[in-house]
Amino acid sequence: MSALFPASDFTTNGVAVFPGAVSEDALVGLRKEIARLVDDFDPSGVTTVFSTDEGQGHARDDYFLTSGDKTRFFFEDGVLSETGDLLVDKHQALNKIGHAMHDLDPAFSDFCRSYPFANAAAEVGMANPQLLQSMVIFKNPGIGGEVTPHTDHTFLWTEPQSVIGFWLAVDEATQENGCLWALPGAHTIPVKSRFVRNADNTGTVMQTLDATSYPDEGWVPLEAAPGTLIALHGTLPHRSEPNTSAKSRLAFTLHCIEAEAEWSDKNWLQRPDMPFTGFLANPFPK
Ligand SMILES: O=C(O)CCC(=O)C(=O)O
Repeated sequence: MSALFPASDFTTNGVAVFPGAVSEDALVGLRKEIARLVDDFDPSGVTTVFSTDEGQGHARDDYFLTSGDKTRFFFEDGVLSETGDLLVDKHQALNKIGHAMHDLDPAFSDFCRSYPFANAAAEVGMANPQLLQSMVIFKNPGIGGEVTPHTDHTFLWTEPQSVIGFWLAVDEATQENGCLWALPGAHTIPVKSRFVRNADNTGTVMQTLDATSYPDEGWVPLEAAPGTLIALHGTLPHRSEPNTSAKSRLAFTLHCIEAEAEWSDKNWLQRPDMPFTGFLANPFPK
């Protein structure tokens, strides 16, 4: 298991680990709600959007770009045939669900606004956290792909920088099934890219700010038992490897920003009719 990164050292490390933050009972409830979302999901409408046909590129971009205030389903690469048919069961085919379950779905809203996330946010120094996006991340056995090194500020830009990601292990995450890896302390390196909407708002562009790579040395596996919550500073590089094992590696993430920071209108995620809101308490009384 990974070295312990206490919240008290978050400013130094850019990562904090909260073992046992979410109870087994709450995890059982969360798994049930995730299964409900997938059971109710009709893939036929979405497979068209994700078919590999070149003509679908715009529809695919639009499906993503308008998902900031919706509950939408995103497939792994390689699970659709050339004609857009699903090659595996829908429960195995998904990469993630996002991005507004915390506002749209009462069960997810209650879970995201509750004690573990609110108190972790307070412990890593957030003053007035606002819930930005929620995601179920599947990384299914044999199908879940690599997540290349990146920082969350690249995708969720505020002025000043304020995003913090909260990553919850729903299943045990190990090096075998594709746990998170992070580069502790590297949140002090200026971010190397910025993901923005293109000029006519129909797609996105990755702007390179610094073409150098992150160092190969110093990466740490953040192996995590179920219920472990990991806080990642918005400028901390992190990544994960494909899940080539037979073991599921289900995770749930919540990203928060500071209310006082300015949310950029160049960001992919826009919620014109859904203002950001905070936790039920900030923090919860002990
Ligand atoms: O769950 C993973 O493997 C990666 C998640 C991640 O990088 C993120 O949410 O920013």
